[in-house]
Amino acid sequence: MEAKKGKNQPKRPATGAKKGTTGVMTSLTVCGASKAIIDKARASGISTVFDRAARMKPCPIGVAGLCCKHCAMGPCRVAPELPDGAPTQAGLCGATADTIAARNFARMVAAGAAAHADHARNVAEVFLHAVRGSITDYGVKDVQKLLQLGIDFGLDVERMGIRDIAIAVGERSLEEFGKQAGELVLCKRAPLKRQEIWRAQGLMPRGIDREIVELMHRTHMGVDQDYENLIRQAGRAALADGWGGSMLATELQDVLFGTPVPIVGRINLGVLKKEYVNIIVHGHDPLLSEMIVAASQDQELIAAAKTRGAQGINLAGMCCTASEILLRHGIPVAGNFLQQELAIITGAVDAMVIDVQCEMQSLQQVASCFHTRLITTSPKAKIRGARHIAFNEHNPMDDAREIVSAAIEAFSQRLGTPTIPEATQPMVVGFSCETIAYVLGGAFRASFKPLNDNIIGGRIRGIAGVVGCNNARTTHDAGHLELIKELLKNDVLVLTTGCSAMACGKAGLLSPDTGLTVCGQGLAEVCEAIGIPPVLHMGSCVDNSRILMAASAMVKEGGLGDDIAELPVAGAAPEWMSEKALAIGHYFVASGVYTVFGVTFPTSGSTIVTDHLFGELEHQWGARWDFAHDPHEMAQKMIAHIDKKRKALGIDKARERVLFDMTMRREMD
Ligand code: NFS
Ligand code: SF4
Repeated sequence: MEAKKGKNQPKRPATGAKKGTTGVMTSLTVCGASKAIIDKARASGISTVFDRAARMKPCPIGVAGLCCKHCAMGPCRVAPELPDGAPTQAGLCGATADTIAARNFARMVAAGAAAHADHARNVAEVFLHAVRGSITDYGVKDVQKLLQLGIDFGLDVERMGIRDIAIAVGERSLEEFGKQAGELVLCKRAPLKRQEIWRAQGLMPRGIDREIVELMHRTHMGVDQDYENLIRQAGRAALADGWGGSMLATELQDVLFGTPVPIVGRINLGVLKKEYVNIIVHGHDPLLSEMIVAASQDQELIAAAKTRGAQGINLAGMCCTASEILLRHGIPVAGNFLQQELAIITGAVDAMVIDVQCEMQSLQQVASCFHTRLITTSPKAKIRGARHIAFNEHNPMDDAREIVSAAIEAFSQRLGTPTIPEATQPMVVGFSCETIAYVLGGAFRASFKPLNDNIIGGRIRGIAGVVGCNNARTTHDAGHLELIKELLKNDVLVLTTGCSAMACGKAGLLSPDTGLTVCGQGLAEVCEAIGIPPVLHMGSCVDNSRILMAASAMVKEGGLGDDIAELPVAGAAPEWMSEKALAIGHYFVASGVYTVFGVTFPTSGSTIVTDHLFGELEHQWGARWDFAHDPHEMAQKMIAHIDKKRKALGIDKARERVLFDMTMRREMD
């Protein structure tokens, strides 16, 4: 066992005054545009998440994972372990701190996996309607990917027509949710050795819903009271997310809307335009936003906007919905999670349209201070006071037009001149796995071989997946940027998604010009030769499944071991906040990726559970969790892990040579 009991305990998270990622008082955000609007909000007396975070301190027992309210005898708050290791009191039912911490962790994973799974189910249902012809606004855009899915599902694609393949893929995809036995089909995309580990460890998911429901059952009062058993089932539910719900969402969305290819976009609050009708689509579901993209380009609606005095219609995205339409259409991005209220406070947003997930209830309060229409669209996600325009997948264009019309109407009711910060950054995005293979190897020999070769040769030290949210308990964007710059400096190529990708975009790291200036020489040379930025934006959070596919492709390419756990790769979510992020972290670990989280760790009150996650799992699953407050410490941990894997593969010598060459070159200079 690598970890000794008690040694890996994360430091207690900051619970008091606003702390930066380095633990000292710092600013609320490193994003200048956000800062300007926070100042405006304060001057106007509008409450934002930043102010509420300063006012409301997290409960020290809850933050340690030690508050249980799973039955009406509680809530039972078990004090964090005493420094001398003396046992703490248990809950009324006798549940120990370890059980309570593991149960809370597991419930978060279940909720996160459920969010991704339910998103995927919706996509699969619409996919099936579309390919059967009962919805005509969507169709198959990527036939190649459809065929690959057909092969994955065991269809005889050579003898079947495209429509039949598409219908069978839709039906089989939906069956994955309710399957009771066997193995999830896309798990076989993982390296064989990984699949063997899953079978041996009881981690192989049977059906997506089954694993989540079983986890909810096992975390009910008086059921599973063995922390190790709980963490294992949380692993199985997490894998049902990564290789099930999330991967199906990514793949079916690619078939319906197109697999992303490199495209230029812009990001930050400055993408809003004073003279235009501004519509922000916020949330996670591309089904609606794809239609709003089309409606916003409708000549009739543009003419209607002009009759109200606008110059046209300007669409922008927020959170993961933004990534979906950015990667496929180049639609600009207004910002990431902590900028949602700020966008409205510019006074320039005529309508904010939301679907599901990561939408703060406070948006309605903020919108009510302006002319902004807050429009909910999903029957699963309503907000009191917001206007609800139910999105009907069978007639999506009509709903999209109604939403755009509501925004046009609001434009003429603007209150004064908007305050739009000038900041925007250009970026190159759209790095699906297929695109990475293509840019590396070219159209006829698309492959990961050049990447593996550069890793083996030492120019690229390793790969990091840096993903996840913003969290108002730490300086907005700072954790992502400090971590990623440190990794780049050390020749680690970064794959990113979600709100982390947006932090990178705003800081210029997604542009080859500015991104390369912060890289080590080896990484800069490779990126320059291929013409890619050193940080590759792979999409939304369900698209973390692309990182799993990239890791599998690297293993299959050869030369870097037989399992994802042998690769010189690491994962991180330095500013995580959502349960989805925890599910992602847990499926990264269960897939063999060493993963470090920042801000806070949800089992920190139990040394035993934390040591299990941070130590024992490495021996059982081949990878483990870790935690670091400070992004520089996080980077060092990830680099140390990458170097450890390089050594095990016997490729550490090549890297030493490269460094020696650089030193020699500098001396010659
Ligand atoms: Ni991901 Fe996307 Fe952002 Fe976090 Fe929320 S938007 S699904 S959960 S906050 S990265
Ligand atoms: Fe308390 Fe046990 Fe009930 Fe949890 S399940 S609230 S620990 S009595």
